[in-house]
Amino acid sequence: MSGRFIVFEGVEGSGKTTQVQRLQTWLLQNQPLLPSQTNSEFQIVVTREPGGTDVGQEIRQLLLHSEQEPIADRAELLLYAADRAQHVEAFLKPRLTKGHWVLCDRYTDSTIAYQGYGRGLDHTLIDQLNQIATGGLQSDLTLWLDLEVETGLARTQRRGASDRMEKAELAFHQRVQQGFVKLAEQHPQRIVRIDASGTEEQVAERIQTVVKQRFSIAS
Ligand code: Z5A
Repeated sequence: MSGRFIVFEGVEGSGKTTQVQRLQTWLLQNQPLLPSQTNSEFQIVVTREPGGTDVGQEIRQLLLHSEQEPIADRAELLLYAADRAQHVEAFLKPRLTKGHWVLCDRYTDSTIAYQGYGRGLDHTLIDQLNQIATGGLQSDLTLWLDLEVETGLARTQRRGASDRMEKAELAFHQRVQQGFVKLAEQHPQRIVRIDASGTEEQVAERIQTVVKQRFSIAS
């Protein structure tokens, strides 16, 4: 596919949503310098998982805000996979095929970190489900915003009411963090660690440096 697919990963409150928006703004400012923008309809779009499609929005509501009954771990895994399968087919592939740049808040590594390392589900099963859900679509670059769990949770708590995942115990979030550490070791080419401490501006500059280098943007 001729577009570029950039994913942001990390624990709660690591700044993904903030940095996705900042990178979109920066890329729009530097649009003439981007290697793959060849037509007048070129776009730089932002999306997220779960919830990047209309169907995904409903799945997101179930996953994060349902209070009907506890969601079993395997049901949770399958709901994230269903959200992803819809997202890949209905949103990601059409845009990447047209050459657009897509910035995505969370993707397959979140499932390994949260459902694998966090919940303790089988990693081989998760890899198989990720393969089914994505049809093999991988990011061109995954930016892992590395921040201490406590710092991230403190940021999200300042924001107000927590969702179902945020309410999990601290040890769960620490296992998730360990998951991201392992994933970055296993995929050094695809996953780049970004120090997510410091100001929003400092983190944005670190990200821009990596993106410029990876995609040969000569700004
Ligand atoms: N999940 C899963 O389990 N399995 C999967 O396969 C997938 C997801 C795809 C999605 O929730 C949940 O789904 C998530 C993982 C799970 N679990 N939880 N909880 P979400 O999309 O609602 O939330 P999130 O992805 O965890 O994002 P977040 O909590 O909104 O955090 P963030 O996007 O990384 O950070 P932010 O919103 O940009 O910033 C948080 C606050 O900090 C905000 O007030 C900012 O203004 C502030 N901030 C940002 N940067 C800074 C700096 N540099 N300094 C100080 N303050 C800052």
